[in-house]
Amino acid sequence: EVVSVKRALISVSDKTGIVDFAKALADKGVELVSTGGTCKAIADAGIPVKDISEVTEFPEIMDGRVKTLHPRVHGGLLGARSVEAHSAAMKEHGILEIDLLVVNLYPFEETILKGADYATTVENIDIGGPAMIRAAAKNHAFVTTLVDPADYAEILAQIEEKGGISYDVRKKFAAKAYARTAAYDAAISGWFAAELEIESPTFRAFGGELAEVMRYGENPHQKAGFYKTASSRPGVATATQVQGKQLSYNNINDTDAAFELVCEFDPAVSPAVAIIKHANPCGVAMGATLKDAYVKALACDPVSAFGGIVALNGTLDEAVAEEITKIFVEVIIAPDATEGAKALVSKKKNLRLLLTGGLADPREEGVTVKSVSGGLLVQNRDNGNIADIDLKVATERQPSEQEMADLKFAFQVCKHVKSNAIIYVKDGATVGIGAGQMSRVDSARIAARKAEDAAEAAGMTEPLTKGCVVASDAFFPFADGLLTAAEAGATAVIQPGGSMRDQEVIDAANEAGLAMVMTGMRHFRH
Ligand code: 93A
Repeated sequence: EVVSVKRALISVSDKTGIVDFAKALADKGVELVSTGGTCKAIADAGIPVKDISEVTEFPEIMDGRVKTLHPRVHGGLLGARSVEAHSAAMKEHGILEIDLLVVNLYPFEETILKGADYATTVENIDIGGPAMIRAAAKNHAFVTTLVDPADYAEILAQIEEKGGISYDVRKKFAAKAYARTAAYDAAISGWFAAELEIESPTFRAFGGELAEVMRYGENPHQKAGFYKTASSRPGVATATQVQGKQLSYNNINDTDAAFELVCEFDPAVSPAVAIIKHANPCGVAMGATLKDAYVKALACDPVSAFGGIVALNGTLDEAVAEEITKIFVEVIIAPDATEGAKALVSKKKNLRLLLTGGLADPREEGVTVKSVSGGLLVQNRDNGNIADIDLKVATERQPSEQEMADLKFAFQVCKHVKSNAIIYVKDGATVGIGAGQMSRVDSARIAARKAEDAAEAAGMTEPLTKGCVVASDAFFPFADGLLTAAEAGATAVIQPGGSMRDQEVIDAANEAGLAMVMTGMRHFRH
């Protein structure tokens, strides 16, 4: 398993220690082959060395861009010594075995740090070096790959002690070699990302690839890019944009929120529509048709819906398209659209229409990533589904069938609303949404007030919340939030439960004649 070193190929940009190392190798009887500058440095020190072009019988061409990219080199690095056909091929083509490869790459990283111009930086992308490193490292069964001058001493010691290099050492250096080429390519792609005026996000660690450079980020002074991961999940990243101008950073974020929400609702059960503003829904509804669902969703908060994003769980048809295009919306996202609907939407030039080709499975496993200063928070996506939960009624009163259906709908919407989330629902439609408040009572109040406003604007005498149900994304820590909802007109409640004061909350619900269902599952969303 110890491989003796008869021939070494040396090609280094960083010539630190190379003359001493070459001398020591030559003294041990190793034949040295080298590229232009390296060859000169070694020969100048009086050490016997062959120029690579003597081996390839081909000159270095194109300012050195092609010097080692030759079958005599790569065959010598890749040939499996134990395979007869490989040995035969080497013999036939005059390929000599290379047992040790010593390479360090064009100093791409240093070149960027020096602030070199574009052409100089590109010229410092090493091609032949990484190709040789990867070839030799692959063939570590026979070949040793050195990419770091700090390792020369260890190799000399090995040859001294064992007369060659052991398998463990070859394997160790093969791993180091690939780490080097990986880091090198990461530096190159990072530089390109920076050239494209966006920072290279650590997100790439998750396999994301730059798909689009945004005009700007959340705000105009922020640069941004859309990195896509390899996913076939229908959604904003995989959708086809039929028309409209480029999506902005915020559009993509909101469109994702809209589509993920509407995918919670099985079209076989009911058409459903979600309208999103600033990543929170301002109306979600099921309906007999998509148009019906849209009208109900819009009624929840028509003021906020202006400039919003509309997601549908079925094919955009003419009836709903006509209704949606009555107000200004930024994006429509749906699995598909009829030709008639497309024609209607095309009258609004800037309106983006995205077609996903299908719905995403809300139960699918997945990962979400959030950046914090100096790190990333990674978790499984929240794929909890109300239909899979064993619900427990905690109050004396049982919810009616209609209340139960609305409670489930409300809780599923809750999952997509920033905490603290309080959702009022009536007849399969949200009638009040309280989102993102630091206090749960405030969310309950805001949602109720919005329901009053919406009713007043529609010329109704009673708030939309009269006789509704309410969902809370997390438990009520005190009875006050629940009582606020009851005051607004809620008759039934759904919440995870699990508070130290659950009994106090249950007592308050009983006293107010409410039915209350516990899910045991929380849907925080921050
Ligand atoms: O220009 S390259 O991408 N094409 C090649 O064929 C090639 N072969 C070796 N760069 C190539 N190299 C690199 O040249 C090595 O990775 C090393 O960094 C450098 C050594 O060149 P010299 O011996 O002329 O100083």
